[in-house]
Amino acid sequence: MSSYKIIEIKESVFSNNDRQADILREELKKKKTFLLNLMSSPGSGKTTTVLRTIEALMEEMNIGVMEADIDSDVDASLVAKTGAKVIQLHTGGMCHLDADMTKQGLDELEAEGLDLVILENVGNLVCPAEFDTGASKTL
Ligand SMILES: Nc1nc2c(ncn2[C@@H]2O[C@H](COP(=O)(O)OP(=O)(O)OP(=O)(O)O)[C@@H](O)[C@H]2O)c(=O)[nH]1
Ligand SMILES: [Mg+2]
Repeated sequence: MSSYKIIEIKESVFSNNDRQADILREELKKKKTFLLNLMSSPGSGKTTTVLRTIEALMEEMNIGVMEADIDSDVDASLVAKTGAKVIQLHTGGMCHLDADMTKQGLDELEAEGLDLVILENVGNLVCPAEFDTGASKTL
C-alpha cells in the first residue's frame, strides 16, 4: 500500500491571513480610521447602501470607499460622483479580498486621515466570508 502525506494548506493560508488582518486592525485603530467590510450577494444593494451612507455622513466625517470587483469599475464611478475619495480594486478573477489586498487598497487610497473607509467586497457570499480583511467591523 502506498503512503502519502496530507497537508492542510488552507489552514496555513487562513492563519497567515488572520495574523496580517490583526496587525492591520491594530494599525487602523491607532490611526482612528474605522474600516467597514460590506459583504453581500451580487446585486443585493451594497453600492446603494454605500451611496446612502455617504449622503448621510459626509458632513460630519471624512469618508473613503474601496470598491472591489473582479473586473468592472461601474461602482467606483458612481461613488466618485458623491465627491468621496474612492478607489477601484480589481481582484483579477479572485472572488474575495484578503488582508494584504485590503492593506494595498488602503495605501493606494491614501486613507491616512479618513474617519471611515467602506470596503465593498466582491459580490459573493461564500469566498469573502472566509477571509478576515482586517476590518473594524464586517457587515
Ligand atoms: N427595491 C429595492 N431596490 C434596491 C434596493 N437597494 C438597491 N436596489 C436596487 O438593486 C439594484 C442593485 O443594487 P446595487 O446597490 O448596485 O447592488 P450591489 O450589491 O452593489 O451589486 P453588485 O456590486 O453588482 O454586487 C439597483 O438597481 C438598485 O437600485 C432596495 O432597498 N430596494
Ligand atoms: Mg456594487
